[in-house]
Amino acid sequence: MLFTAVPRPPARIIPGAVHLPAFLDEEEQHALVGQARQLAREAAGTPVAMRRPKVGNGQMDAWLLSLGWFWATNPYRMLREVDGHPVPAVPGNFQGIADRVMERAREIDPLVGPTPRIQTALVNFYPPGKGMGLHVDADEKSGNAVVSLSFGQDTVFRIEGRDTLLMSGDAVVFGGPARRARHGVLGARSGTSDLLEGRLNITMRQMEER
Ligand SMILES: O=C(O)CCC(=O)C(=O)O
Repeated sequence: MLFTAVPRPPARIIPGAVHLPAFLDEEEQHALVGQARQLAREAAGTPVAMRRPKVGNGQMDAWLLSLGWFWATNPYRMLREVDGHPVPAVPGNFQGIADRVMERAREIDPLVGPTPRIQTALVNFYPPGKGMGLHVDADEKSGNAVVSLSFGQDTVFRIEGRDTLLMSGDAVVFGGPARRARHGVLGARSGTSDLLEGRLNITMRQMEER
């Protein structure tokens, strides 16, 4: 909101990583936030509920809801069910969104590679001021791109030392040579969104090699 007057053209961040500002219009942002809330409500109180995963001796600041496959930590592994409870399915509309994002991203940098088959997704919620430390997404066998959508408060996305301001409705893709790049987000910036108190992120991925 703070920077809406500043032009934000689509850009290649590093080879294989593309930023698509304002990819989702307000109507689609509202619909997807509503859908994420509904998914979190349905999983609440079960072993696959949205949670702040423990990592090593600490705990993440972000709340994560796993779809399709459950991202388990200590040790890292991907599960189809937790304590006999099936992981909520990836909603049917996610593939269509990923198709659109990837088509546009390839126009900016063909190195993003082929469109992933969306077999798993993470819904990440960040309370104001909270982010996610630098890490590599290495738990999927597939080398196809990660498609990432932002909602609510602004943040800074950092990948291989390059910083990009992310606002509600923005999409980011990292594939090809950037697929295993170190990335993370700084704290969600209070006062930058009317849509959400905090920030929501949906990342969509392919699990299997082919
Ligand atoms: O919130 C974001 O934009 C990044 C999320 C992320 O890095 C991840 O889920 O691996």
